[in-house]
Amino acid sequence: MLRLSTKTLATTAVVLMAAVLMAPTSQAATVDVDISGFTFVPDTLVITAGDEVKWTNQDVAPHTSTSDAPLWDSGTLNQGQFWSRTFNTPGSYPYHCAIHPSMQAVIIVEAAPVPGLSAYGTALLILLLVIAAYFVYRRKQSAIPA
Ligand SMILES: [Cu+2]
Repeated sequence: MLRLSTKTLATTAVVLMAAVLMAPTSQAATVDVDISGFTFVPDTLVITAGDEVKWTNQDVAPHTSTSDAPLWDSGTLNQGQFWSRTFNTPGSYPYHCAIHPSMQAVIIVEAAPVPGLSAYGTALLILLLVIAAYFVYRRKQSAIPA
């Protein structure tokens, strides 16, 4: 009876530990920029390193996404056409439309967060350590002959 509950507890602890360790890290995303009314919407976009930006031309007029650097050039995008680029390096990336140079915008790429234990995971880990210590203590106590 006592052995079974100890075993159950140990199993639960292992399952919880696995859940903490395998907690999902942030996934790369695709972020949309609309080219609409001769502006990039949004004109300042903050993303995380690894994210992809997808520009879609909603205007009847043709546009481009062309980096000032120059790092990229989508070429002419007609209405309904889109073009994507993945940003892996943190930094500030100003760009414009090569056809209408007054159309300007910027992509700000922030570093991806360092994966670590959440506050919840840390609390769970401490709880498991306390439970483990308790069972070690109890086992030691019962090993002493009466
Ligand atoms: Cu344009």
